Amino acid sequence: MDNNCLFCRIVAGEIPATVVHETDTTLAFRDIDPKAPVHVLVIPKEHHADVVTLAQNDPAGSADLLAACAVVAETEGLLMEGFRLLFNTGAYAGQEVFHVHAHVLGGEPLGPMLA
Ligand code: IU
Repeated sequence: MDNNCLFCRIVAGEIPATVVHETDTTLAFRDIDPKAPVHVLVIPKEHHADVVTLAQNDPAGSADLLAACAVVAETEGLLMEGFRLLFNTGAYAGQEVFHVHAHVLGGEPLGPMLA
């Protein structure tokens, strides 16, 4: 755990979050500033700065994260109409929190990705 990391502190229960799904290795919770009717962040409990670091250092954790995203999409009712799965990575993508998180976005037409 990184004590300076907001999402590590959510995993530790030190900062509240609205949790929608949890496994031994992952946690999914609602984004505090939702950009769509459904906006859930899915994270590994272990700290990795971004998706590249996660993929390079923890292939099993990467698979767990993807599986958790699929469960969230299903339980949030997004499978029929579709959804967006997004990892902002680094400065050009505007990554703000450097604990890897997948954004699961849906619940309405989201428009073109790069509009
Ligand atoms: P980004 O991919 O790093 O840009 O996304 C960070 C997200 O974390 C962003 O959508 C915030 O609204 C969200 N978030 C949150 O859910 N809870 C918080 O306490 C903070 C940010 I700070």
